[in-house]
Amino acid sequence: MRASVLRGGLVAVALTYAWLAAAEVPTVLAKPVPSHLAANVLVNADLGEHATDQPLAWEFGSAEPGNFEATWSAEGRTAPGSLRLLTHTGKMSGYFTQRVEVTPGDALMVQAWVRMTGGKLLVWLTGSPLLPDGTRLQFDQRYEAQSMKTFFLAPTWIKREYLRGPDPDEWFLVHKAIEIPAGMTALKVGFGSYFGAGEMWIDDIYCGPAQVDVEIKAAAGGEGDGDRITRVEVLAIPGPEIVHDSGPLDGLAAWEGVVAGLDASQDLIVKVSSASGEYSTARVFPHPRGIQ
Ligand SMILES: [Ca+2]
Repeated sequence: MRASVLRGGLVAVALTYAWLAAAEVPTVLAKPVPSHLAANVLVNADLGEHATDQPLAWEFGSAEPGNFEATWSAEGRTAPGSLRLLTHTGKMSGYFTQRVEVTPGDALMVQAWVRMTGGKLLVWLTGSPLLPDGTRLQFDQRYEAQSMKTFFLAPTWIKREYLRGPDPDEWFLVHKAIEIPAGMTALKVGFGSYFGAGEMWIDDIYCGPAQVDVEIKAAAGGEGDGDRITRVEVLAIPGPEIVHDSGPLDGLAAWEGVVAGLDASQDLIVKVSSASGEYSTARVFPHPRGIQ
C-alpha cells in the first residue's frame, strides 16, 4: 500500500516535469518580395510622383465622385507618397486605375501594401480578350480586404480591437496572381473602395512576373534542446508539395534566409520544425479568399 502511494507520487512528479519541459513552438515570419522588381510594368508604382494633390499616372473614376476624396498622400509605407481614398458612404464604389500592356500566356501577379481604417478594398483586374472570331470576352479577377473598424457603434459601444479587420496602423500586403488569356493585350489594374465607408492608403504597387523571393526569420520557441530548430520548409498547398527544404539542421536557436524564385501563383506556407516534433507555420501571401 505504502509502496503504491509512493509510486503514484513519482508518476505525478514525472508528469509535472514533462509538462514543464514541454517544447514551445518556434516563431516564424515570412515576407515575399517580387523576384523581378525591375520588371514592374506600372508607372509611379511607389507613388513618389505627384502634381499638387493628385498622383501621376493613376486615374480615379467613380459614378459618384462626390462620395470620395481621392488624392495623393505624403503618407507612405517605405518612402513618402501613396494613393489615398476616403469614402464618405457605402452608396458607391470608386477606383484608382492604370492600364498596362500584357502578353497572352504571361503569369503575372499584382501586389500592393495597404493601410485602412475601415470599408472594403477591392483589387480589380480587368481586360477584354479578343477571340479569333472577333468577339470579346470579359476578364475579371478580384481580391478583397475588408475592415469593420469604423462600424458605427465603435468605439462608444464596442471596442475597436473586438471588430474584425486589419490593424488600422499597420501596412499589410494584398496579392493576386493571374494568367493572361489568349487574345488579351491590355490589363486595367485597379485599386479602390467597394461600397464601404472608410479611409485607405495604397503604396508600393507591383504588376509583373509572378515570382517571389521569400525572406524567412525563425526563432526557437524556448531554451531547451527540444526547442531547437531542425528544419525549415516551404510548402505549396493544397497538397502539400514541398517546394523548398533546408534538410536537417543542427538544432539551431534561430534561422534566417531567403528562398528565391518561388512560384507566386501557388499558396505558399513556411513550416519551421523543432527537435521535439513541434512546428509553426506562416503564410507567405494573405489568404486567397481575401482579408477580413
Ligand atoms: Ca511610397
